[in-house]
Amino acid sequence: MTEHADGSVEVHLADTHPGREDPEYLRRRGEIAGAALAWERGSQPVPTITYSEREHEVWCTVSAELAPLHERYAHSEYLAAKERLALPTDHVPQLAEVGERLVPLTGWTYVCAPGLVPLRDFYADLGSRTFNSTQYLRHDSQPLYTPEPDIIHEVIGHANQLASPRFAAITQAAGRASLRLETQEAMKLVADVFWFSIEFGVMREHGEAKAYGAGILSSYGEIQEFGHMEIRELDLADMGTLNYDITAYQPVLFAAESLTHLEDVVGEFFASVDDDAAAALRAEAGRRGLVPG
Ligand code: NLE
Ligand code: FE2
Repeated sequence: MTEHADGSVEVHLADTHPGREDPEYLRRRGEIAGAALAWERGSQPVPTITYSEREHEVWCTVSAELAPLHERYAHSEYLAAKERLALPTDHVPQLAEVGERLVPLTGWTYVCAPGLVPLRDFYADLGSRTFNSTQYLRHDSQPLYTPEPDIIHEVIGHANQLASPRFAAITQAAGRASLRLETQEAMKLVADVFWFSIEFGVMREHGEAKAYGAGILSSYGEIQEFGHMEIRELDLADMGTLNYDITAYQPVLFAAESLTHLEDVVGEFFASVDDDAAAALRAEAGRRGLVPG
């Protein structure tokens, strides 16, 4: 992202991004990122974006495609939370509205971000139940999957999940953990466990692997494929050190046996991890041959 002297913002998209050759999409991305960059936290409400028909349509398409797939593949804790949050399906909601709905349920608020937020800042905010969210939408040529977080992922994936007090507590614990960690290695380990739980976690329910991770639940492409991936048992050393590609369907996933199991393993880990515990886990991964070198 480049901020020009005239205040305009130029967004750079990855080679694989479906919108990278679409000048109107790029212009719009710059405009929305600019609104977030100009926003002054603490003194102003999160900026309202006037979404276009084209953008509302992407939201409607994804909401409609996901509805039956959530019923089929999402864990019941997510489904119940989604029902309580009752987000609109016919237009893109404003982040302020998402926060207004979440606050009475679990106390989370949404703030705007121009794009990827530095890891430490993102996690520090999770610690106080604040979610940094993008406001742009994925490209309409490929609504079933996007290689980067967009408002559909942040809201349909995360906000629905955060409407569950139990997922909300695990997410906040990861945020609080970041405040205790000094080393980059420890921070990366926590972020990687987060990736394989809150972002891409699955959980057994009635003998079947169901999705609770926001990254699966916001993609109507990936949600139809995760059941065919390699599903391993929860394993912090493995989750904390396994390499992954954020821009592709995840070929390896980790399943909790139940929500209580997830809380006992991942929730307890976030609640207690410090630099020493993280180093010990990395050493264990090394001994088990999980980390190359
Ligand atoms: N791949 C996700 C989706 O299509 O919704 C977004 C990225 C999650 C990190
Ligand atoms: Fe996410």
